[in-house]
Amino acid sequence: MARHLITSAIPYINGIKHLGNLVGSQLPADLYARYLRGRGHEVLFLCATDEHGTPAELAAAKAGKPVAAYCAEMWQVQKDLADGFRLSFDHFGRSSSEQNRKLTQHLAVKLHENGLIEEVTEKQVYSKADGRFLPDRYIEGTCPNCGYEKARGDQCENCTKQLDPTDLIAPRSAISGSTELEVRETKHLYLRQSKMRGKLDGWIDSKTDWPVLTTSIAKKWLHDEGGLRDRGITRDLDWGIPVQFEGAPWSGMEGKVFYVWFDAPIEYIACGAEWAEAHALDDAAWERWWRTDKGAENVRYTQFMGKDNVPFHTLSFPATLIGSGEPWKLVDYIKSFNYLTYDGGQFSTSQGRGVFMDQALEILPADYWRWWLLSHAPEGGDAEFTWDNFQMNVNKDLADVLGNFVSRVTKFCRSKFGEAVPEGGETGPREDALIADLATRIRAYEAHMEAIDIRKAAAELRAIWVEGNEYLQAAAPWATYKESPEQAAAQIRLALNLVRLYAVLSAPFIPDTAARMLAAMQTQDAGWPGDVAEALAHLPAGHAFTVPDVLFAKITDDQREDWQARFAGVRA
Ligand code: B3M
Ligand code: ZN
Repeated sequence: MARHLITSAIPYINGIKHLGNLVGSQLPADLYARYLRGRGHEVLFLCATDEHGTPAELAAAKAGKPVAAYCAEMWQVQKDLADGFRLSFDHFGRSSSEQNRKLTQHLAVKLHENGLIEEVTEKQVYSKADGRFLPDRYIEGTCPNCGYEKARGDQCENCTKQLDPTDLIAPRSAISGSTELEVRETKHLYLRQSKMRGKLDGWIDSKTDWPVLTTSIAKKWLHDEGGLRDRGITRDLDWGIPVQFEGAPWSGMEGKVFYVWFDAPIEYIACGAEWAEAHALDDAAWERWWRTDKGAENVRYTQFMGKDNVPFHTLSFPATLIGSGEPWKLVDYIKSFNYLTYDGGQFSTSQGRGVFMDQALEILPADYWRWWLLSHAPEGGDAEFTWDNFQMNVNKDLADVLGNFVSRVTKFCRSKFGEAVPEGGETGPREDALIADLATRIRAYEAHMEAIDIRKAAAELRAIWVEGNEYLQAAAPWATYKESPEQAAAQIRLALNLVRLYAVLSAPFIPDTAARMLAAMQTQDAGWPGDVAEALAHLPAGHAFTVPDVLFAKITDDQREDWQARFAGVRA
């Protein structure tokens, strides 16, 4: 049994996430957490809302609410949706927590003590039309690196390069659109990341098992001209973690807060402290996950995120932790994702294009979405959501293959033997062959899950379901029954056990359905199968079961057309 710390990129507080966001971090993280728990490992799975910075300020202003109130409300909305999608966080925290304030300020002081903080008088963009400084996201313009015209002041989402607002070509205010911008002087704290370049380079080189997507992005910006520049970690905003506080080793920083990308990853750790508090545990409880001097040296830490978040997790955040000189747990493995596109275009939060988490749950249960999204995770490249493909996959994989298997087996048994596992008969070579095939496939499934190869794992799971159907087709207990009820009983006994086995194996992907399958089999035993023959002899003859209601309803053409039209436009 190992100990696994898992974090998902923490979603911005501003609004409800779309399915592209969901499959890019939280959902695959949940899959992995559920799998590892299923294997009996100790897991701490953390997520939170990312509440600071300009996105929160802008969204609150738009909603006409004070930022704190807006964040509290949206946290609850996001929490409820996470629950709706069955995201099994051990804690869903908030980057605005007291724990994060303390830890962020603490780490800044440590970095200062280690000579890694510099006070810089900076020229900053001031908008006369808006009457304020315009930090990062409040400015848009053309990326100096790739020429993308809608780059933001903090990062170009096209080429992932981190930017400073003054880098932008033809900048304009994101609030008013005004180009009447001028540069004024103001003092900021800079993190001297460049001093840590060698250390970070070596650390990334040691991660030989990381996905290419992760390391190529990290390396690109570690080595490109101007890569790993020192970064401003403070901003002129009201909302955020104050830079001037009691005991701070600097002065004159009133009215400034830490940059959201400085405190957001620190929330991963603070969230551990929030989790401990929520469960009335002491500090040792979370420190054994996060401090390598207090037990975390035995933890494997995996992070999940979209590719645009990779630079912050491979460079900036490790720079903070390494630079502190304290024994914080560093990430062991970063799983990053490309983008999910929507019906020939992009999902867009600003334009409300695509299906959002709340809408998805209004039209279908979570498992339908979980299955499609995970089995199409944008791992190797971008993936596209289309309604045709969604309908086809749900109907085929979930309804025709898995749902149909469970239905046929349980109904046939009820009609011929009653609602208990039938006794008598012997299994033969056909069953031995099935068991051997399943054993091979289950071991492959485990290997894919351990490697977090999500599409491959989904394909293997589907193949495992198909094995059951093919067995049923070939064994044909309904025909066997006429010649030899005993033999049919043995076949059905195996098939009923297969229902339980499928529930256990499928639970990370489709937890609600898996729970219904176990409930129908009237067992709580979700023990992971070691020996497959044993696992398929688990429910003994005489064990009572019930026939579950239809597990998955097929998506009709009418529904598909209806939804396609409903989500074609812009969200109101
Ligand atoms: N909130 C960006 C995002 O949701 C950001 C992630 C923070 S992870 C520490 O894509
Ligand atoms: Zn660019």
